[in-house]
Amino acid sequence: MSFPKDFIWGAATASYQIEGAAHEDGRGASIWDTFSKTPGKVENGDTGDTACDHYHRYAEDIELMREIGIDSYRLSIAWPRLFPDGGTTRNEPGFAFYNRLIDALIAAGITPAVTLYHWDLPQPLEDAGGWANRATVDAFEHYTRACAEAFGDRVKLWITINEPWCVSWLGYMSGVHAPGRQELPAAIAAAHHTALAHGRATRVIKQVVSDCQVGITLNMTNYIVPVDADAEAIKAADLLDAHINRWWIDALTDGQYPVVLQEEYGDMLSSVVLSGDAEILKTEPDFLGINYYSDSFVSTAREVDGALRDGGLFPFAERADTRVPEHLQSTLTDMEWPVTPEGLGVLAMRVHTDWPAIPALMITENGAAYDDEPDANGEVNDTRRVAYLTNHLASLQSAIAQGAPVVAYYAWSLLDNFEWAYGYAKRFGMIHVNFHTQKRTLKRSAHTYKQIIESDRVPV
Ligand code: GCO
Repeated sequence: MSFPKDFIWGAATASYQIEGAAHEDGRGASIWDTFSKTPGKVENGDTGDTACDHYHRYAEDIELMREIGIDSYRLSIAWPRLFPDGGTTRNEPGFAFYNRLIDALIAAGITPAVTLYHWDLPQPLEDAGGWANRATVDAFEHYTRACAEAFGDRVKLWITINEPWCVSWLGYMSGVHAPGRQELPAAIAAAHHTALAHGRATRVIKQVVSDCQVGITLNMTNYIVPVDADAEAIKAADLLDAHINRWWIDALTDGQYPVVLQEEYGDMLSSVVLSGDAEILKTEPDFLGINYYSDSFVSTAREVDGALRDGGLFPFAERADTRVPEHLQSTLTDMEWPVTPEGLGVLAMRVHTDWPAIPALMITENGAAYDDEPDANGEVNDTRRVAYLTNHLASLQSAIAQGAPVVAYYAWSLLDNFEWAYGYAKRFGMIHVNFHTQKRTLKRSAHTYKQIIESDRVPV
């Protein structure tokens, strides 16, 4: 159960989820500041105003990273800290913060992996249409170039966009994420513009930063159908697979979207794809970031009327029964996601097989929400997360042994943090955060991860 000696062990977070300091040093408002302050959008009315106060406590958190022994830390940059209006007016204190953070990571011997966009779009850009507006791609390119110029001498690992599927479909179709819109044409436009943004940003980073690696991070899953599934269920699973898994990978490797979705979206897509876009979409990927949490299930297809196509629901999720099978109900995490560790290895092998042009894979997120709290001795005995971690890593190691080019694993997450529409109600961290006192406590899973990192082995 050993991993390659040069395997990269990391942990991941995101700016809006941990930084706090939402109104400090010139930071502008993001769509998540707006959304979280909109009554009813986030559990308990929680916001990222303080979060883990990482903006002020980053040195302490880096010390904890050192204690765990991670090689690399995946952070995201808050666009509104650098360009509060989303345009070209720089906020120098924002650049200074990330220079301090990056320098402190390097001084601690921890390699920074920087995500340029982890959902905190400057609000003025959303006021102009957000990701449904093609002009946002231009603004993202300008922001990317500024980051590459400012940090590219020390940052060599770049992720352009985190989970463009969530950006597009949770933000503009279901509305459960910022900016909370429910408009199918806007979601399709955002799905195209985020793919374009990745293509444009990849080229800018490569122009500015020597010897760097650039990729995108996608939330991916395996769609599992019963052995006796009928043709309609298999068709529904394929549609969901194209929708969640293939859209951005096909674009960045081939410049084309899945045909089944081109047909499904019709002129809602063709009206936003311009001549020359295919060449922008297609890149030479250095790696693909995969966020994997759990498998998905399609038991039977369901006929729905066309009304859903323009309503507030996914046009596809309603076309199939995607409930978790009975035999996995007992494994649900606090997010009600089933625990399916073998799926991580299966997915890594599938991506390697289906998209051989991708030279390397990084698991940029994998983890689980469990509500373990400190016991009377102040210890957090998160045994379920320890099992989740070790079983998923065992599955990943098996895929590597079969040839999957997985070079890194970033646990989600370093810290308990703001879990979007769930606020602070869901705890994904290896480090427990008391959000009243900001006290950090390494959970048992952090100690287990430390042992795994030291030995490059998963305890059996
Ligand atoms: C995501 C985001 C993270 C989440 C994590 C748990 O994948 O949705 O990248 O910000 O917090 O995945 O949902």
